[in-house]
Amino acid sequence: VRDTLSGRIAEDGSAVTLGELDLSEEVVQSIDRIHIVACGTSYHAGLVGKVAIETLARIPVDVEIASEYRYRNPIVTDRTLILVISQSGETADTLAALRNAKMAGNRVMAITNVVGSSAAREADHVLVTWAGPEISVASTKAYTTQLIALYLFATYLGQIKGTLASDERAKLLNALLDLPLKIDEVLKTAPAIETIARDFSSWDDAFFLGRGLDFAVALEGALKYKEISYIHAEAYPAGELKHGTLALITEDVPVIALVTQDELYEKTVSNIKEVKARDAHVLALAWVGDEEIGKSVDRVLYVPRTLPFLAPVLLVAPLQLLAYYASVARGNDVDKPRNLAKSVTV
Ligand code: F1P
Repeated sequence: VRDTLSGRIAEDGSAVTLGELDLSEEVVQSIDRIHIVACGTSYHAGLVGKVAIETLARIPVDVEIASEYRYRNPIVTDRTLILVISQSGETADTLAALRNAKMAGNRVMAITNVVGSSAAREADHVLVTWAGPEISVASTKAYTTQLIALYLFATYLGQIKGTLASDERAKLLNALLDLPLKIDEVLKTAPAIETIARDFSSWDDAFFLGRGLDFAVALEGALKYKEISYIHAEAYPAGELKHGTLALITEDVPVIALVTQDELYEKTVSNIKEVKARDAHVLALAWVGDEEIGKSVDRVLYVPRTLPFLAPVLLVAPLQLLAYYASVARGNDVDKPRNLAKSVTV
């Protein structure tokens, strides 16, 4: 995260330069819609990117799964930016979507971790995440750095579009610069997460709940849990449970509830009460200082406060660790998850 931020925001939080991204003000002014296209974890980062861009720049964003997008006929105009996100820059479906867009004469930007990748070479504009080499197969730091890149990009768009007030912008950039230290704090809770994960690994299912950005990061938490621990997991928008799926919640289905979106707090707590009424064991991820939440759940993991808008960056670390320790507790080889390739090139 430090590397993704460095060189892009001045130390005093004053300037976003976005380094090598060559996207002029004139081009930004011409963009009136963005299609984010990606697979897997990168798709989940895109869901956060949508909220970031729509909030800060008021540009409508569609987030599309590349393996679907490439085979349909999306409505694209010369004012649409196709934004592909890919850690490797080599994922076949993402590249196919990129190439279709290029062949149709559309403007394509890539957020990628690999400078010399196909996506980086073929896109018109490139934003590099600088996550360093991805050593584990499951994508972890790639996601975090994609989020940072998307927040910075959204800030840049908002600044040019005139939708982001300068004091709001300064507040946001300062909060971004504070994130690395806060992630260090989160990582100190690893021993507590290990204990929880060991208990959770004896169950064969898990539900991840959240609203708004908490739901977006719940999707990534559930994916990591599935990919490396092989435990069935579902991420659900907390308010959607009452439309039937609540029937699946029993004492044998633990729930991980994310409660960092202040405006949605009461609503999420009321959903937590619904799952508690079905005897589910509930772990909450909440802000440091939230004493209230402990009354409604069985266990709490706290993350240091930042702007709720940036919460996904901090929430994903405990979720990744939960998946990691659950996988270890089940005796799996975390570094070589079955059925997972670093880059899906076919
Ligand atoms: C997309 C992705 C990864 C996942 C795995 C398979 O890759 O779904 O998120 O962890 O490696 O591919 P990429 O396009 O971001 O390189």
